[in-house]
Amino acid sequence: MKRHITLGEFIIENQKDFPYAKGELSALLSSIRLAGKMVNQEINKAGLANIIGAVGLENVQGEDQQKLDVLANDMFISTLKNRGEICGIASEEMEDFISFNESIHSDAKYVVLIDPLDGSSNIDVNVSVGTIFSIYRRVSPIGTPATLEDFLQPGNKQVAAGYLIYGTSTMLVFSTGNGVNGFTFDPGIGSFFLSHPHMRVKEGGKIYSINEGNYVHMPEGVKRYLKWCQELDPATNRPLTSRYIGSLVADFHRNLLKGGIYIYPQGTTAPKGKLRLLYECNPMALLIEQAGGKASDGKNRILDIDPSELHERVPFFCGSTEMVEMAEDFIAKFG
Ligand code: P6P
Repeated sequence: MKRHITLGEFIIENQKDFPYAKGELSALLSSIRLAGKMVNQEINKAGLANIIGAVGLENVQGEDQQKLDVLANDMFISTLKNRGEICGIASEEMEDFISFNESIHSDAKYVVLIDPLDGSSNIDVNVSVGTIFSIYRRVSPIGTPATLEDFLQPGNKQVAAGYLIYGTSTMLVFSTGNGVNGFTFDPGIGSFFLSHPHMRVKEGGKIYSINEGNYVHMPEGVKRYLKWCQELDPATNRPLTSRYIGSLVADFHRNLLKGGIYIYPQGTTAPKGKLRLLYECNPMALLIEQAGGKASDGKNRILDIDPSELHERVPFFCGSTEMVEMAEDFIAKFG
């Protein structure tokens, strides 16, 4: 009986094509796989284990930290630290990055940035959430503590990026710069299997994903684009379909599979938008470009933005190239 290959088999088969293919990135991806399994298990029993609800703390964004946010953050940090391949990690849940300086990290060549549980406000209402990760080669000397410069690199320097989506099924979707592949977790076997090889975003997407509750605060160009999406024009299959889950990973994943655009624009209440460049926009931008799509801040390619701080926010337009370019045209005309 022919079966799908596992994530482990895929990594072994393809690691020769990984950047700096010396097996370290493979080991790093394997530790992300392990941490993802552990978080998945906690999420699936959240309703029973009385870990739902805010832990009473706030993260650096001033958002209530859900207990699972904290748990997911701790799980990824400890799993990645124990593997010894990274010299440091930065997370949405932590104000500053952590440098790993034990003997097993003396040869570590990578750093990781994560949003350990994106969309966590949806946990209590049983909506899909996810983990987003971004991997860079360190720029500071090997054997020394990680520095801020290791993390403040433009997205075009990522060596790998991806997400886990904890939904009706749990999936790991990632790229090392050679296309995008999706792996579905089989809890009965405890392995991820290659279920979505060579993922490509549909050219002419018909789904737009944005929180229209913020309409009054949006730039004129975005307002005009939304009205264009909503006009009646059978020749161009309009009106388009609106879908917004409030969980970036879930909205992105649907658009990747079906075609579409996700927009979180700047606005009067969010001068630079809401999403963070380093651990939300950059990894998703790498994936969408590797799948044939586009990601910008409305004007500039996301992957070319030079970061200035760990938690900086940028406006985010991401999805089918045709849709992103249409939105960019409206912004160019109307601001
Ligand atoms: P709003 C979750 O907090 C998140 O970062 C993304 O996952 C999601 O797309 C967005 O914010 C939702 O924000 O303002 O529409 O609730």
